[in-house]
Amino acid sequence: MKKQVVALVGVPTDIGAGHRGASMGPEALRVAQLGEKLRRRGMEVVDRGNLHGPMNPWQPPEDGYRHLPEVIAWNLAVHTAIHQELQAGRLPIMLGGDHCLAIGSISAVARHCHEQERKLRVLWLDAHADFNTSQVTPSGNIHGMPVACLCGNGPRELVEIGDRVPAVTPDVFRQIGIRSVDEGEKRLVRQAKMDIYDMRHIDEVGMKRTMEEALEGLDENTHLHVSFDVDFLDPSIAPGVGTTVRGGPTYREAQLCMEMIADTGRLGSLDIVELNPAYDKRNRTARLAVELVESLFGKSTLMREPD
Ligand code: HAR
Ligand code: MN
Ligand code: MN
Ligand code: MN
Repeated sequence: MKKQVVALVGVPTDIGAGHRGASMGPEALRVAQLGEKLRRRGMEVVDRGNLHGPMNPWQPPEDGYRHLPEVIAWNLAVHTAIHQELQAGRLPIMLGGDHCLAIGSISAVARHCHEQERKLRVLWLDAHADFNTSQVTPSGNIHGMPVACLCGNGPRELVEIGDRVPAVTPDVFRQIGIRSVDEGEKRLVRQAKMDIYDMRHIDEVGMKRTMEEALEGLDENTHLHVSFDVDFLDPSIAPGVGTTVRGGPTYREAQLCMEMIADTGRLGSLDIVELNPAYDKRNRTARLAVELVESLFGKSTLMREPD
């Protein structure tokens, strides 16, 4: 079998967030040895270093958006870099950075799927639905809007990143771990019929059944993208994020989620976003994220180690 090549792409910005510090996420993941740990799992890993983009000017919203020109610039860079890795047959891991960057990465994955005539499934692991628009956002922070933008509901320059508009339709998403949705945003997710496995669902049926449902219908021709917002995790195990919401998945629930994704063998690309070292303790959230990503790449307790 051909060796899987993973490409790490650092995107050091907090341009879409309401707190500073996610810009330090890529380096924290490297310090937690993301690359080395994946190499130990038998993967070839290339680290592309960091993309470049505008500074965070820390301005109030204008017409419902904070830092729109800067968010556009960063996402164009992400789109180009991630598409290039996919075209070369590598599995890109976008090291965020805040979650607005998923506009660039997922539009690139969608374009790649169009070109390769592959189906796309996106697992959105998050406390938040990230489906706000400029009309309903309580903050103007664009990290609360990437899913809406990808589905065609957002400013033209963001909606048009990629090869078609909209880049994706709501039916490609499965949102898991959701427990904070704004009032106006609730209406929008209902209208779009977003497939949301919220914490209530996980409480009631368990993580196992939840993941069986979210992964249902994948086939050999499906590209699976995981957008892992670290605030998905319960803050008691993952304090290093800007927007903690209590009542998230436990350590074992998160591990099971990752292990079941690994078992599908369909993972094609990954975002790790919203890690904020300014809020962390001794890099523990970064180390936990790396541990979970190892599981996502097939490290389970009893599995045979690679030869
Ligand atoms: N819903 C809130 C807003 O739009 C906060 C959402 C963004 N927080 C994140 N993204 N960390 O998932 O302002
Ligand atoms: Mn998010
Ligand atoms: Mn979130
Ligand atoms: Mn592919």
